[in-house]
Amino acid sequence: MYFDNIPEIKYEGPKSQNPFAFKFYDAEKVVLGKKMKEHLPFAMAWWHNLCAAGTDMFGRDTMDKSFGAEKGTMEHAKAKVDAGFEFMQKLGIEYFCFHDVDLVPEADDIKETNKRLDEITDHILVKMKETGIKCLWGTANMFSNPRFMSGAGSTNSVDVYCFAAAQIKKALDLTVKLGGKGYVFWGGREGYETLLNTDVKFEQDNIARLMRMAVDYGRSIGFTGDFYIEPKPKEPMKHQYDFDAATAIGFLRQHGLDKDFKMNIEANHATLAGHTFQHELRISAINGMLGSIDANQGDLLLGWDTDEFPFDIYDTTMCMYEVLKSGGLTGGFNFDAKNRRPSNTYEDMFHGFILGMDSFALGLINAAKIIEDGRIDNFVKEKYSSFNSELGQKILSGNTSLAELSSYAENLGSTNEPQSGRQEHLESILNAVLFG
Ligand code: XLS
Ligand code: CA
Ligand code: CA
Repeated sequence: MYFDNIPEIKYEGPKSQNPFAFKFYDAEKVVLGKKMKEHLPFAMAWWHNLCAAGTDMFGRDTMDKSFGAEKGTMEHAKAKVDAGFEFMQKLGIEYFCFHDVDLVPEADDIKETNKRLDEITDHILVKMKETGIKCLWGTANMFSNPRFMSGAGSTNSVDVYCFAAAQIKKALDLTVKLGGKGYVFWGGREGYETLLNTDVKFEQDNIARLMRMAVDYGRSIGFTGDFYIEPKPKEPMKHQYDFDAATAIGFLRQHGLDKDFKMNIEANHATLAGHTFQHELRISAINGMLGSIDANQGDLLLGWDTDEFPFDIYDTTMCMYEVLKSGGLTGGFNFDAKNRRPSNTYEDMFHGFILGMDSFALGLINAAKIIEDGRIDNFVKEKYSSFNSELGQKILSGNTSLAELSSYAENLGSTNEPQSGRQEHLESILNAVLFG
């Protein structure tokens, strides 16, 4: 037992002052016909929760993530598994996400790394059977090892490209072995620093070829889930190819990959791209590609990826509004989030998840209220109602021409102004629904 002093986290309601209780997340509570835990399949990110220990560019670890074992050993890898499952069980988290190198120390020889991965996933499988906890998605870390300094799929080196292929192949094997629902591509080094040394077309085509091979291999070994692109505009690269959802969707369509892929939208990446979280979700949803969510938040005063636990209730509310309206996720809500460097105890790990789970639960409750209230949805419907006319219908069905529309306009005489957008009114409805 690693977290002996921490009880199982239960729902006690908003008035509770118990730091180890949920204030809003009530797993069994039914919201719009579904249990909270079904609306919100939460996942733990192996890397932040079990590996990251507070190191930043200016200082070393502040947190003890040794879990009683020597770091860099297989004993430590196993201790992380045991601690991770105990942690998830105490919180009622039903899924986890992993990179290959989160699970074991990477060896110099990929064959040795793969042996270690086989061993650790055997152990993980035992824990999964014991607890009923499942794998949401797996991925290959193709950005930390120095060999990927100029990209993985976008590298200029055939050898490096093959190392990337090998890692993807193994990560897919592991994802299938663990019954993962999805497989993520986050293109950490797939981009460029300067066009003076970069052939963008060559690099993008090669990334697509690697993804195609991944789909073919995945399907051949029985992977039936979704592949995801996780867009991010920058960091570590100055410019990353999967800039945002619209860019990634265009790329997938261009290369015929859109049937196998969806988006994994991270809140912090959305704001780095100059969008709202809600925007990225909407763009994915209207393209039928809203798959999964990396549930965190950034700091708008900072220009980097801070991966904070979600706290902003407007944001979680508008996120859940998009998710509910799109019919729910096929993936889940992965807390790709880490404690702040001075929040350095085991207790803080729990506080992070309690905050995140409560923020999304509250977001869900609020979003359901907005939908039940109906005023906002009705306003939007009404706003476009002039297209219900006969001519409007002809436009929508593509059965008209510029000439026909032009002669209609000529007969109108003066310009017909569209009605008010009523933004401020809608914002105050939102506040009334949320806080009234
Ligand atoms: C980094 C990304 C990464 C992906 C998985 O910014 O969020 O952690 O989620 O590779
Ligand atoms: Ca992420
Ligand atoms: Ca991030």
